[in-house]
Amino acid sequence: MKKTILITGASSGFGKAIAEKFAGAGWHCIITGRRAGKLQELAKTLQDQYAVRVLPLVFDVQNRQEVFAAIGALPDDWKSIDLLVNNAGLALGKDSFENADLNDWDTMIDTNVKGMMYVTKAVLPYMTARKKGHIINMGSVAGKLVYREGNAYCASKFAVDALSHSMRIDLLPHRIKVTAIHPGAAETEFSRVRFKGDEQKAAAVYDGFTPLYAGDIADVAFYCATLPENVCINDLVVTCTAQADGIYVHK
Ligand code: NDP
Ligand code: 8X3
Repeated sequence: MKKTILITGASSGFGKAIAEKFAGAGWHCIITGRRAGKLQELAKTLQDQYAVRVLPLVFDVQNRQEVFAAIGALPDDWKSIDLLVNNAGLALGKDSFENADLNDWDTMIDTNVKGMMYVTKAVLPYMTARKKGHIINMGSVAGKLVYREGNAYCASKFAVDALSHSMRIDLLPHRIKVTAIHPGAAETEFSRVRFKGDEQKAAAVYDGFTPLYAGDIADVAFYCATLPENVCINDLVVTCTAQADGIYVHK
């Protein structure tokens, strides 16, 4: 029987690549994000290319009402979610503590931490009812080691790390696997968003080395999701070969 995946932040980067990877392997996909046009486009491509069903859902993970309304209203034939990928997230700015913008901090915490918690809470009843499921949370090397001017972004990813561990413990009786994937630098829309459309600053992040690409993380997520029932990868730090951690990159 075909499986179903729900991916947040599927309109670009890791989330989009994960949708492509899983659809290619015959999984039905619920793809979510705020940009309806991008999701519609992806849904059409995946449905045309593969024999899978794709359901785009448009909501902002920061908005608790929107999250619960969208996920709570899933048609019955979409409720058997085998895998939730909590991927939606962002960094905004890279400024020292005294200069950082409070609105940027709010958005990062509301999206990366509270958004992930809302979506998980909304999806969990579908998994606990079946006594099975798998949750993959997108952390970061920034959630393992704090770097200069990383402040609220690093804190939000440390929270993803802590919440992943907490979920894993609490969900043991429900036989739900929880995996945290912590990527290093990957060329997606991430840096364009972080530097608020400054293409030069964004491109400079990946100068002088070969970073990860979205497809690399999709491959890792697929590996984690297709292991036998009795095997769960708890925590995985994945960097490109030129990177050792959130600070050291060989250029
Ligand atoms: P992208 O900017 O390419 O993708 C981010 C995705 O998140 C988009 O689909 C965006 O969709 C969605 N998103 C952002 N805010 C919201 C929101 N409020 N509500 C719903 N969806 C939202 O970046 P990446 O693919 O690189 O990032 C994906 C995850 O990976 C993030 O959690 C990021 O922190 C993490 N990460 C990224 C790394 C990197 O170097 N690229 C390294 C380590 C971790 P839309 O705009 O349509 O809402
Ligand atoms: C994204 C990677 O190093 O920019 O989480 O924090 S980094």
